[in-house]
Amino acid sequence: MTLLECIKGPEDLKGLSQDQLTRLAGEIRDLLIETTTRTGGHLGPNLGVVELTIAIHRVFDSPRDKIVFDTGHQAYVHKLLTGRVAEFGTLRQRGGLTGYPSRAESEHDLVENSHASTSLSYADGLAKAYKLRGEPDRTVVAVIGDGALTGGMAWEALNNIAAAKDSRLVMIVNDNGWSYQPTIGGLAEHLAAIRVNPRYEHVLDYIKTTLPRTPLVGPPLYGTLHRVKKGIKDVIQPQVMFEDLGLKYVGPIDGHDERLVEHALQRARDFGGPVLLHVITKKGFGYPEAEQNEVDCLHQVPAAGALPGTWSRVFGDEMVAIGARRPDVVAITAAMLHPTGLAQFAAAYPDRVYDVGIAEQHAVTSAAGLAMAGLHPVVAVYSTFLNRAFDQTLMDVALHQLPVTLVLDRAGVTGPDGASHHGMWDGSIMQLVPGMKIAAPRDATRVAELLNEAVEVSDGPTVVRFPKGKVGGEVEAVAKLGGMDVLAEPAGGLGPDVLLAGAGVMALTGLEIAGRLAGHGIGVTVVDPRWTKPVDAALAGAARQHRLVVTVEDNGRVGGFGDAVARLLRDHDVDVPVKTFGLPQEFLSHGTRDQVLDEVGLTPQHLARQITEAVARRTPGDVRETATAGTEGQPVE
Ligand SMILES: Cc1ncc(C[n+]2csc(CCOP(=O)(O)OP(=O)(O)O)c2C)c(N)n1
Repeated sequence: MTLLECIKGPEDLKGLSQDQLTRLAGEIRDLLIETTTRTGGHLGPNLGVVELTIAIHRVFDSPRDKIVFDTGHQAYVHKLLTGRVAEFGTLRQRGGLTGYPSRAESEHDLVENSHASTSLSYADGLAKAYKLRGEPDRTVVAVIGDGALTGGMAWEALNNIAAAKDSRLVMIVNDNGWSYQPTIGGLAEHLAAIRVNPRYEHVLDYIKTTLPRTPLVGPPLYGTLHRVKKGIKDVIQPQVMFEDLGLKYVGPIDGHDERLVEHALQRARDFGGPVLLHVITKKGFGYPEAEQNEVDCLHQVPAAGALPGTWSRVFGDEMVAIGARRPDVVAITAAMLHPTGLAQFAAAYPDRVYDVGIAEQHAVTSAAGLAMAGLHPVVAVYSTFLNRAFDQTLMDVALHQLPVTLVLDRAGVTGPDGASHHGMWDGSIMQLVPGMKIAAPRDATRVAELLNEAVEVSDGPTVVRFPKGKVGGEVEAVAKLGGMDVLAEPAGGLGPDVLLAGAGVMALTGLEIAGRLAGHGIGVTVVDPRWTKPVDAALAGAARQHRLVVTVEDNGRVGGFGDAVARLLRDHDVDVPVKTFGLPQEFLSHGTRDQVLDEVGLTPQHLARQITEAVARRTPGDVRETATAGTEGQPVE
């Protein structure tokens, strides 16, 4: 039995010797590597926080003390130390452990949102609440990376925490110099300066020993310098920035020296007010393959970079082509250059790409500024993270009718990252934005086509949304309907029973459904709207020719494309019934994309059955009889 297998909870850590802790750290690293290689997951960040997490659990008393992991991708070690070693092999698998803290999994897990830069705000609230409730012996610990610290929320929180002088709050800045890529920006430069500069004490030593020996100017100069020690500190030790905010700063300390970290945490815990502990770690520590990985220190396995054949890569390649033709097109990423597919664009046009840090709100308003000055910015973010920048899209971009294109990767069900990562909100919140146009390509050709159309729009914002993973086969239109593509029409003597509009890749699902329904004697016209906002008015005319309209989208059902179609039909007094299929408006858990789609019934098989039933309900007699044979040989009612 390994030492790690004996750890059933944080209390089991407390009696271990330093040698045992070193052994434990090794066992944890082995298990992290072995598991994530099989299940995928965040390897580099977790390898970097092994000693830090051990120290946290030895010093603090979880769950009485609260530990908030910012983003939560680095909480695997915490999972292992809080009784989940046996289940760790199920990481990110359907029904298994989640890839982030999970309140359902453990009383030691608190925050599971996984959107970055929130930990300090949660911690601020928790610490204030414990004070007000008369529980002053509880400490709140927030672990935040230097990447997450580039997000605006973190700074709003720091501003408030600094004013809450008696909050028992320990903020651990886990500084490894990396987000996905090296962390950028002014703050990152400050932190880097702390990491690489000689400690200011050494400089003072030098001044003390060298200058007094210099005749005439020596002693007076030393005195002056001594008086301006704080000034020197400013130059050499930029943590003064935190101290000037009114925060007690401790560090920088070596985050891989468990004893040192423990000692610093004890001091921070006993201080009785907010303390910022600056810990320097190495992403991927202890695994050369990760430490030396130039792209992202194996931030994630398999790599989140835009591999050939993925939607991200198709987008990235087209951006390079557009960039050559359109010098006014610039790109923005929020700390995700490689995962969003912008790496090639950055290589081709290094002056025309901006990595703004994990700062989606800033990304969008900065794009508004770029657009106001005559450029056409393309902001490439994961769909789920656009939620952060809704108001910026609405008021800063759309109100000013600015030509900004938002490219939303990972739209729809994403898979193993779970509830916080499914891109199932954008299709609804973007429907609310006046003047917004939303494109949903069904295949690679349409990515290129629609992206080009989007950057041609000069009087308002556009969205291009596509899913995670590999692009499927190409599907050519058989006809046009207004600006939409008709992918299939009823054949074999079948009449126009169902008009099915599938948004993006769901148009391909629509084709499969049409095939199944044809077997039941139901004729289907399959349409790819290409643009899901505004809905093409030609759809109203086509609806009149059918007995049922069906929409399918890989987005929450509420307020998405389907609702927009239903509204269009109402507005045009079209009486044909509409069925809108999409994701249930719930927080969907993790699993593969196919597993999740199957569970929510967004597969050709489930949908065909439901549509067959709907048609049958409206056509007692002929169709129902055929339909009851069932798509899968099962009765449908
Ligand atoms: C709002 C938001 N944008 C983007 C991401 C994607 N993301 C996940 S981890 C990460 C980098 C985090 O860097 P850091 O906080 O320094 O932690 P490290 O991985 O280096 O330990 C990013 C950009 C996110 N989780 N949330």
